[in-house]
Amino acid sequence: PNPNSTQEIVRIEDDRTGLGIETLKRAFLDNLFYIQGKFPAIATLNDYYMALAYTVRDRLFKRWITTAETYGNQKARTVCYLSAEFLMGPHLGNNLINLGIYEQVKQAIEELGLNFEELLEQEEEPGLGNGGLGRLAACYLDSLATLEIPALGYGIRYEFGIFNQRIQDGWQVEITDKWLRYGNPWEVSRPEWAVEVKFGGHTESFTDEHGAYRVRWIPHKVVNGIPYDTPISGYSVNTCNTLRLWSAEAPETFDFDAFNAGDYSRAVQQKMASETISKVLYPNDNLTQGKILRLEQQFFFVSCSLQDMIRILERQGIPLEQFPEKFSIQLNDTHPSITVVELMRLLMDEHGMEWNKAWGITTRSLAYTNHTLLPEALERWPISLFGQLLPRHLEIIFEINRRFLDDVRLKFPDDWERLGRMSLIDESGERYVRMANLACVGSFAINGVAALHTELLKEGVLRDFYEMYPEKFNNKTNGVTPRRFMVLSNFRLANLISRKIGNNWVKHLEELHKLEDFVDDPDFRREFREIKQAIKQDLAVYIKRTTNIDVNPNSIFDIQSKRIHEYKRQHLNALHIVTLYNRIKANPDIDITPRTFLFGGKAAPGYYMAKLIIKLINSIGDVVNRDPDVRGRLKVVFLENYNVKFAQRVYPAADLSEQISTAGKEASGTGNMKFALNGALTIGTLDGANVEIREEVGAENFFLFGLTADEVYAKKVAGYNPMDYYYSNPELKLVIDRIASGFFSHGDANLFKPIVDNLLYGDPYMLLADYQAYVDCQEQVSQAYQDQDRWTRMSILNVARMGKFSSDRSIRDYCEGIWHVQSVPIKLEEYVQENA
Ligand code: RUG
Repeated sequence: PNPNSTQEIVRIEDDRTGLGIETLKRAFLDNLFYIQGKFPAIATLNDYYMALAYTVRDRLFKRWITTAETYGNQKARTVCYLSAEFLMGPHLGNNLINLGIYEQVKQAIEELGLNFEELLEQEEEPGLGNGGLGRLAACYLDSLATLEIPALGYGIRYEFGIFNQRIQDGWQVEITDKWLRYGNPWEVSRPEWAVEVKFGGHTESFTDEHGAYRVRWIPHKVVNGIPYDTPISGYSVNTCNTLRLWSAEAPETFDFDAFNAGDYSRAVQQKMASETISKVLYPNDNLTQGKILRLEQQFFFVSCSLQDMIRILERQGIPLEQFPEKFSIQLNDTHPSITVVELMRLLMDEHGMEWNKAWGITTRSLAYTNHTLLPEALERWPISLFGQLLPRHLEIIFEINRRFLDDVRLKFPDDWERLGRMSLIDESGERYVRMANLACVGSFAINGVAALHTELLKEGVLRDFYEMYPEKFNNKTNGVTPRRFMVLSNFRLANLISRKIGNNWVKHLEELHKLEDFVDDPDFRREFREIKQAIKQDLAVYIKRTTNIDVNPNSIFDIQSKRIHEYKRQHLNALHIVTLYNRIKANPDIDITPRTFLFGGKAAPGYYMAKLIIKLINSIGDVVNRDPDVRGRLKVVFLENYNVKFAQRVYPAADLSEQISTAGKEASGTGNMKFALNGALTIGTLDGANVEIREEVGAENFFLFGLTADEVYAKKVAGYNPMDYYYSNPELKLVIDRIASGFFSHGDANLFKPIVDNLLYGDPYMLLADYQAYVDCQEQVSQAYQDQDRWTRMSILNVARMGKFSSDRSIRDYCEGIWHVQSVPIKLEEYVQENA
């Protein structure tokens, strides 16, 4: 504006960026009209949701584009987070919080006579992940943007995400997740940045014009990768990063050769086969199935992402040699570990670089996060299958291995067993490519996700690699975003906290410790308790509406929600329920603290034991919930279709958080953090991040039980016999016998036999060894809950001491310890217009 102008300067609120109530209303109705093509009289709830989503998206775009421009101009060093899963959860509410416009948008919508919560509820969540691993990736994107770190999330745009779960007659039934059915207002496709990905075929060697030996890959098929970009807003900053998900498309609509030869169906089939690659998310958590399509998915998104990075480099005029200075690539588990080989191939075969130079670039660019100690989750691919799909990559792996084993031999001469264990190729039977070994060799940093997990990696699964490369190993304890899991999902508690200590804690979660000053204030304790009570009441209403089960909001809300897995021991929880039930049956007047046992979680469709555990829980519920002797003191509810949206209702309502995995099995857990942050007390083993949570909140505010990881190991070595526990513990025996007798299965003694036999003849997860300690510890929980004041104090101290577990802290640790990347603040120019 001209400072000498006598004309008055006014701000004109643009309909796409303005935040006044009237502007928001006008923008919303405009989007309803011009994007949905509807007017209010005939608009559906979904039309309204879409109009609102576009209204919010419009307000992100200025930030998104400015962010991309700034990064481009500054050639900013960028973190690339490669993950086969991103479990984002609904975008709308989160963006409203991060943009700081929740209240005014709510008001605008309500002034239009619409129900704001109903519109938020309408969003189909993108369930592009199984559980903790995918949700961690989503929390990390939130924190990267909030900390103003240049970052790209790279993954797969699955057409069908994690299945929807229905419970029928107590059994899990899977339903296809058609999340894109009504359109996705949060993504923008970028066909102009499509890339080609090759599969199959064979390789040929040749000598190039400089006389150098080269290899060319003649693929059997080529698939196009189309990027779909989603804006990722940071909280209370202008930064808006990008999640780039790849969708597979056939390069030509038809195979014209086949088409012209009259083979129409073969032409269409080929198109369909290409597009199958990004069709569906594999629904396994902590288990690999060894399916070729899964390897195709992994290679597909890795190749697309690396080609995209090289394109960015070229556009910014940065030489390929500087790839490691421009990009820091984090491999989220071994799922993207083919990156090691594909980057080598691109540098050598497509860009003419020689081996040593390419290897230097590769190993300076990659870092690997391990998320599991379970052997069944460690990925390996049969050589034959691998070679058919990726013939050139197999050659490169053999060469990496040859050079690597030479290094091992130098450091550990004549240690043949070690060589066999460390080889990238498992040759103990059928030959396999070991993806964790590949990731370790090709990365400059290797991290576990909780202190205990990292130590166990170094002692166990990755011990040889630790001895070879101790400098690569480091720990990065997981964290969760307080924006989604507190401000958005528990606004009542968030508001109370902000009234007491200001709202800095949302970005600096350590500041929650200031709440400790209020733990002796009876008014604060009362308000804190009332909030928990009100949320429990809400969940009770929801449970009544969805399951028709009455639950008592004054009972302990004892919740275990996470994937169903034997190592997580939902069935140990079930044994406790039957124990209390048996006590009531033996003595109906017994004094028992009322409890509501809530379970939520999906079982992998092919995991029979996990599905049977769901049936067991529901069957116990059927008996317990209607037995008049129980008099409503115990209730058991399995919450159908646990997902991010549902989790946001569940965490704030919990009194007790069940974190009861066999010690040494859960890498970290992140649900444990979300519960405690929302004031639940934990009953847990010394496993994963439980160890650090207990350290932070104080042993006196945590219900600890069970064997330690060392004790579990020692017991296994000494020869564990679950029968010893069964015969020596009458109460345990009664519990098992009741389940075995068919008492909970209409007399069918066969139904739960696989669970009973598994426990009695093996018990790989040592439920029987931990049973008594667990039941005793639950008794302490019941006692503590009787003293509401004491419980509230413990609960407040849990909240106050959870600051460490913000994903902002995790991301800072990654930035300092691995990525060496700095924040790049984004400045927005203001729109000012001179009045004519
Ligand atoms: O099971 C682990 C959790 O303990 C952990 O908190 C989470 C995030 O680090 O990752 C989970 N995980 C591990 N999911 N899949 C795997 C193995 O691929």
